[in-house]
Amino acid sequence: MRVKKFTGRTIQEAVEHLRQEFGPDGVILHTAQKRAWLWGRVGPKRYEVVGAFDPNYRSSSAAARVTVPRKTVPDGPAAPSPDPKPDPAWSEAVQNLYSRLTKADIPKDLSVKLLKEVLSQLPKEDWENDGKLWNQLMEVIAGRIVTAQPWEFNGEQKTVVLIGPTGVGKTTTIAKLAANFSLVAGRKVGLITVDTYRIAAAEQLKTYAEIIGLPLHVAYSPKELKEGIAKLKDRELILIDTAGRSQNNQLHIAELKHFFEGIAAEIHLVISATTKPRDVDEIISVFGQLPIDRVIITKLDETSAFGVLLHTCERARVPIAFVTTGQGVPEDIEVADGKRIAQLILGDA
Ligand SMILES: Nc1nc2c(ncn2[C@@H]2O[C@H](COP(=O)(O)OP(=O)(O)OP(=O)(O)O)[C@@H](O)[C@H]2O)c(=O)[nH]1
Ligand SMILES: [Mg+2]
Repeated sequence: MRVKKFTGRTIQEAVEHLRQEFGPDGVILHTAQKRAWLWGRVGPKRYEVVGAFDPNYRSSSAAARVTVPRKTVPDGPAAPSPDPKPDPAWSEAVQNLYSRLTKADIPKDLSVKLLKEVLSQLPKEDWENDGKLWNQLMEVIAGRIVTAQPWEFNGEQKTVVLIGPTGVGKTTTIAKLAANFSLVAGRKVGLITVDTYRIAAAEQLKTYAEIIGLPLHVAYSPKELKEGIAKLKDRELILIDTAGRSQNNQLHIAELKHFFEGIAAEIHLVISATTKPRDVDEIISVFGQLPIDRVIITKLDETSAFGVLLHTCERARVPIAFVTTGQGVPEDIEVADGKRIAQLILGDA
């Protein structure tokens, strides 16, 4: 892996230098705005981009990874398991997998259901074979993780709104998406924030918009939101940030709903991977008052029990679009991949 610092008068220029040297597979590790000190006086602004390139790893940017095949969401809830208790006749190998699943925070009834599915797909002679059981369970879990179709830009404008509880990482995720789709994928991106509750909230996104070089509109009312969208009509992608809402505050949820009525946008519900399964149910039921199209799961780096990804997928019944894995903008985001998520949940064979 090669790591190198690139500079430019604008962030675009610094990224361009990185592209020239590392090509499309170079990834941005860090961006910063600097002022040079010239003989004790403040010099002109410079932008710095630290990039990395691994010749053995292709297509490593989030924008380039937007190529996962679409899986279809099954209709209606899955049929309940007739017997949600672990079977005393299970082999030690199956019992081990059961405890792995429950340790990953997968509810007991779902764990039993998954293992029954595995056993029904394997011949009896394999029921004590650790490797074969693990492989089959991986398949079963990956098959249940529904991931979203890649974002395509075919002349139609795409408008995406991020909603969700407070502090889950909505604004940071918008910054990651904005940087990847504009700087890496070269798309025309515009930003809107309707988070006018805290003074610092709009400033947070404004800083990112300035660094990346993107237009940002602050909308204080549904009317201003519509005006903001109209002003960004030349943009291929509009990303809209909202204020975090507690799932226990019905008034806030109603207000959010009112803001987006009649707006043709894809609504992404953002949930942290550190959320307890019971709270995930509550969040989905309350935010589900809005028409949720996708989920984004953040803070994968803050937990070692990844069952919440499967649980969210089962409950929300919409595809997972992205997962985020750290505070770093823009690099800590990935397009959701069913196999990779199944591997995280189950751990190594
Ligand atoms: N560890 C980790 N931290 C993250 C991730 N994404 C965001 N954060 C951090 O979570 C904190 C809150 O992030 P914000 O983006 O402000 O969250 P928000 O949902 O916009 O918050 P509100 O607007 O107040 O509701 C910040 O410290 C982020 O750096 C992630 O994937 N992993
Ligand atoms: Mg925010």
